[in-house]
Amino acid sequence: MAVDYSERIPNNVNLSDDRRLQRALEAWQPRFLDWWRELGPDGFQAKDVYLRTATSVDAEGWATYGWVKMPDYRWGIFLAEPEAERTIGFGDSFGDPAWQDVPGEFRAPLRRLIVTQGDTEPASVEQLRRLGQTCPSLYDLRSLFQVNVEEGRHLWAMVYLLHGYFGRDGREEAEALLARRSGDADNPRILGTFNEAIPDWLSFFCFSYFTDRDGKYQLKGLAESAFDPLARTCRFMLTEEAYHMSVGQLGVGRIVKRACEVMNELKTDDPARVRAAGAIDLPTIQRYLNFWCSSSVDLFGSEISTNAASAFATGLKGRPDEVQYEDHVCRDSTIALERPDGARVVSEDVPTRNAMNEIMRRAYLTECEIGFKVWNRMIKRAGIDFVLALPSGRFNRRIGFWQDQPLDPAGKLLSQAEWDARRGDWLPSDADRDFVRDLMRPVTEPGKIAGWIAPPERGINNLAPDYEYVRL
Ligand code: BYC
Repeated sequence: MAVDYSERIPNNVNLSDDRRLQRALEAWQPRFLDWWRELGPDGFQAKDVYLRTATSVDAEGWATYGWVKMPDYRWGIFLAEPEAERTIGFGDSFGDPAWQDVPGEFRAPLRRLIVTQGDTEPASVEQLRRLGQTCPSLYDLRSLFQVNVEEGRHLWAMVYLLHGYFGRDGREEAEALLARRSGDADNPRILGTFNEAIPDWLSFFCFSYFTDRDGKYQLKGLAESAFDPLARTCRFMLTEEAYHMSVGQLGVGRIVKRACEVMNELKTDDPARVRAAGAIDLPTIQRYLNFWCSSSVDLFGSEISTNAASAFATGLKGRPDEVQYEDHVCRDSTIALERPDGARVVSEDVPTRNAMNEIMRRAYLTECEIGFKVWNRMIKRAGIDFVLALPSGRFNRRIGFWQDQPLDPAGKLLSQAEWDARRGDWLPSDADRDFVRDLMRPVTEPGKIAGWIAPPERGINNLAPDYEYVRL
């Protein structure tokens, strides 16, 4: 399905046939651009970047490469192809026709879901705003900007739904998406992780690995929605999410690889010596992984959630890949969940619908293992005796049953004193953060790479890894 690029807002939704919607979006566009100029990538807005742009939503057209100055990126509105006679795949209305409009009774919760999803997109651009200034290479700088512009487009995707289907309330919410600020004390972004600082590239790669993967799972849940325009919008967003996660996995892998090289060159496993040689030691990498994993795990919400139960029952949000389950209604079934009870862990049967957040979180954590296998293979191949471990989904939680519980990364309950004594072994300290941040100095000469990260093995779109991906 081709995208109409002759319009101010490229789209495949026949925007020109809906003058009201077109006017609303055209009024929002300059405000988006003001926001992008103020809070988008700092210092690079006038530079040419080798970026991928979607020109159609089919397999061939969604990745067209060319030179673009970021404020000229063709953000637009692209929905995946409609599925003929699509029916609702789960919940109380299982088997009924999908909705092409919003049923009145579900307006508020559906808007809340779209706003929560939409809020994360500009938040991440704000979080990464200054990162370009310490890029390890032009290849990485381009990756950052590619992720940034696509998050910008994901914001457009949610704003289209708000403007198109929620009238005045939707327009007000679209304004508010440009008004909240990541990390702001008075008007923060909605979800915890999106108010965390991302001051260095190790954090960025961890964020892309863990937090973008939450994005994947949430979008997959919304791609099942009975509200067809939301489902189609999220299906198309998912095509871009895979790249973001690969930036994370490859980025962490290259930092691990460099650490191993330095350890072997110096014949040491002393973190201080690895640091002195300008690389990031493996225990520090593990602490960053622990932090970003635990923060991203919180994004699935509480283990028991009536919000999640009613979103499932009403057809607003399903489970990722709903077809894999046998029971799509889950009216009478239960699932066993463990929870802390003083110093013990007890098991409790809860209605499956109330446990939807936890079901998603479990699937997410299983997928998170993949990167660890790859990184650990790298470490083993380098002949080094160290294993990076995915922390338990209970570790360092701020939301749900396990919130503020003293647990080690394996998920074992500890005494408060043990936790206080060992916390610094498991989460980045201020000194770790200072070290990692100070290590990062910009490397912008084509073909050069910072000393704390290995070069990429492959370039973008069959170009060489040392190609001049950003013209400075
Ligand atoms: N931080 O019943 P509960 C992405 C709130 S990432 C702060 O536990 P529920 C991306 C919750 O909102 C994907 N607050 O949870 C990645 C609720 O507040 P209200 C983003 C939190 O509602 C990288 C209250 O606590 N998409 O795309 O079942 C770069 C009680 O909630 C948190 C979505 O999240 C938290 N971590 O589920 C760029 C999809 N967790 O409503 C982009 C849409 C919970 O009572 N959102 N709360 O004021 C949802 O499906 C649900 O809102 C949640 C929470 C899964 C987030």
